[in-house]
Amino acid sequence: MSAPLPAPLDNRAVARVLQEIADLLELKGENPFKVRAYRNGADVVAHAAEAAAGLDDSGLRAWSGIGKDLATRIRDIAATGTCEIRQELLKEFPETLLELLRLQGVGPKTVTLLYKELHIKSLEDLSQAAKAGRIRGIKGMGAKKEELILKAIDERQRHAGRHLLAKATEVADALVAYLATHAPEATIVTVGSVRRGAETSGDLDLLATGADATLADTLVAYPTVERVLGHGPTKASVLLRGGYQADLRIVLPEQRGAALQYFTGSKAHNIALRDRALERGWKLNEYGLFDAKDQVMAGATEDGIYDALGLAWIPPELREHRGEINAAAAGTLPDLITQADLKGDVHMHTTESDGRESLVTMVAAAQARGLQYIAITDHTQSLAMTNGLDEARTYAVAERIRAYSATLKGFTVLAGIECDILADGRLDLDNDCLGALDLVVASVHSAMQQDEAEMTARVIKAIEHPSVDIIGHLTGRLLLRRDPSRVNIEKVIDAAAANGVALEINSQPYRLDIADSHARLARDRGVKIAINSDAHEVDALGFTRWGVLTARRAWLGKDDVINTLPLAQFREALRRNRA
Ligand code: DGT
Ligand code: CA
Ligand code: CA
Ligand code: ZN
Repeated sequence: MSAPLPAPLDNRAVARVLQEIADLLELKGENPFKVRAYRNGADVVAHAAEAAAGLDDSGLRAWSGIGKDLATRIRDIAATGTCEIRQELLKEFPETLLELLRLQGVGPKTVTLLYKELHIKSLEDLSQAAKAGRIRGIKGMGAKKEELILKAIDERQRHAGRHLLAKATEVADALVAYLATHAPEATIVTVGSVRRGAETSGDLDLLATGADATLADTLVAYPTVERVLGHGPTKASVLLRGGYQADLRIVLPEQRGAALQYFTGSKAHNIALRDRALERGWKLNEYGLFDAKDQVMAGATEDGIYDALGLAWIPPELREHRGEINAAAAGTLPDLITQADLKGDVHMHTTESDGRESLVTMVAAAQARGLQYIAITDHTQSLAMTNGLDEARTYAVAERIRAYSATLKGFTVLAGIECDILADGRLDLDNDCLGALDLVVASVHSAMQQDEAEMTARVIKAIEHPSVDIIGHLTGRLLLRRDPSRVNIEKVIDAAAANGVALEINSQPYRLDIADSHARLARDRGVKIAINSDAHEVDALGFTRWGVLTARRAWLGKDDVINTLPLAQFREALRRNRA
């Protein structure tokens, strides 16, 4: 396939290239007026009503602030994606240098200095040099600056570069939809960690077949692209607003399955799969599976790759090299739970505490989603800022819930509570009150810093309380924001198993608590899981999508999750109703 001429760039894409030229000029130490002229030009182009690509020089010069030289550059960029001055600058400064400019507290002077003195070209180079203490030796830098740089890199690596699954999925879906409208004949899918349903992802990986090189240009012209990191006929890589990096690869139809498999990963899964091919004297890569004579054995479909390797097709969520290859070989892969298996959702809030909707509104939304039952579980009194319930209100609310539930056909609302687990492990409501409800979720919300022994004893004490059915968001982690508490997961799982208490997979996108690996351990030790939305508003009922993905990554089937049961059996499965 020969690369067709690139489609003309839209204004935003042109503006981006102008900004990049300004960055490069700054690195070069060029006259600030010249740098400013490019930045202004970028602004004018980005906000112009007409497409720059459709105008000639005089048309462009009619825009305020665009002189003769800039008009020529804009014309070149719009037509070809680049221009002479940019190409000249890129001979002096590698494009990867530009990502250093995005680090907190690192400006063009520092980047130039690092490049000239230590040949630092990329984040990776910078990280190595800083760790080796080589930055402080540069004149005008010092140990303090080195420390700042290390901190900026660490911050970026730990958080800024990663994104919650729900957000990443939303951004990827929008991008795929945009690309699809420009290339309706192409098949475009999200691969990488997002396809595997991983709780966070580093970048977005898109794969297209049945598209030509113009699709890469289309990606580069996406309205929220902030910087183009790479752009060729079969791939493009961009940085989107919000810090999302997106990689697009365009592959041939006969290689689609191999590419799907390879770019879905995980890397560890791929390596294990490749080893399996090697053991047979074959070769596996992103282009296909090849025999000893280099003849292609499979490649068009993902299923075909696994099949040729003697394996059942492995759901993406399982591809983490946690035993899935052996299970696929033995035909013992689990039958994974799906969203449609969920019959109820038994952790959500209303305006009685910190929810935003009334009981009636939450019920209507849950019914519209096809659920058969829910439990309303508002907060308890010690969470004063949520207007948590004391015993008297709890009784009154339960009465109202049951009365309302009795008016519904084919749908049941359980009277529950999310009872706070106090710092010493006691519960926030008295035993009679808890015993009078249909269901109790107990959760930790305070004193998260306790040491392991204290936190573990606290949670186990709650588990041993006869009215506790489910432990909510066990570790209290907030993804990319707050580490999990020091609770000993194994000990809690053993206590939950001994007492018939279920553990929750809280589906809030920033919680996903307990995590996939813990849910799997719980299941292996005979603990049931409840997948709950913890919704505080109607749209949040949809969060269970993320909880289900987490459950699938935990190898859970329908039978491992109690709220897949029809109401009567669900109630029997609750700890309070077990013999
Ligand atoms: P992320 O982006 O950190 O959330 O994780 P992934 O899994 O999306 O990783 P990414 O974007 O670096 O690469 C996408 C997939 O490409 C990865 O899951 C497996 C494959 N891949 C990348 N690098 C390698 C490699 O060095 N060896 C093998 N076998 N596969 C790789
Ligand atoms: Ca990725
Ligand atoms: Ca990637
Ligand atoms: Zn809670």
